[in-house]
Amino acid sequence: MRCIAGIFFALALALCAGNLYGDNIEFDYLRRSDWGDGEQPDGGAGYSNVWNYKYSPRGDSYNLWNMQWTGSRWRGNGKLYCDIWFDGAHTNDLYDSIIVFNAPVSGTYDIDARFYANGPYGDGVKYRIHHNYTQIYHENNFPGQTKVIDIDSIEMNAGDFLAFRFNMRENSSYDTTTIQSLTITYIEPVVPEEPPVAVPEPVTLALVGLSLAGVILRSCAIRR
Ligand SMILES: [Ca+2]
Repeated sequence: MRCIAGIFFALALALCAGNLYGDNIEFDYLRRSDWGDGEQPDGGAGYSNVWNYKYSPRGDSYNLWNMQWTGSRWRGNGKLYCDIWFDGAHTNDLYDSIIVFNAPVSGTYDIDARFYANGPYGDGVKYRIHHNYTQIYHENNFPGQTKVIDIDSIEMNAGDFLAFRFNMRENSSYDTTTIQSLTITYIEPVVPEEPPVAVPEPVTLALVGLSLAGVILRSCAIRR
């Protein structure tokens, strides 16, 4: 009988604990609302200035120069083949193409991406990811292959950025990358809700009743 009373207590506490889970915010590159804008709002989350397009001299130097809109794609200031379009990117011999994600709020972010190296020839491409000016990822990808990128728990302040940089490796022939997916997810902190202070609703009263029943049963068991 004492055991049954304990179960009543535990059940009541668990159901009264409130919602412990927040709402994540997903920024899906392929669902951005207007891919022709220089700084694009994200269609799903209601934040503006999330995505934009840059280029940099290849190699170890790292700049973030603004691409220009050609009418059909973004291009590194007239640098042929240094391009970004709706779901793809290409580098040229002198410059890397860069997609930038600007963090709209401070917190923890995850990266999930699938980049396909079209080829069919050439020596493949190299992907780098920078958090601001610190490199956090670099991998080669080869013609016909998909690189799956899964990076969790990046702590960013509002205004920080992630730079997805497409590099030619040794030559830029056949260096088209198709962006099969690119999602940045803001992880909402887990914060317990405050205990309710309003007038008890029927469900709450029922739980209180269950708890009282447990107390009574427990008392009876002790008397015996
Ligand atoms: Ca190449």
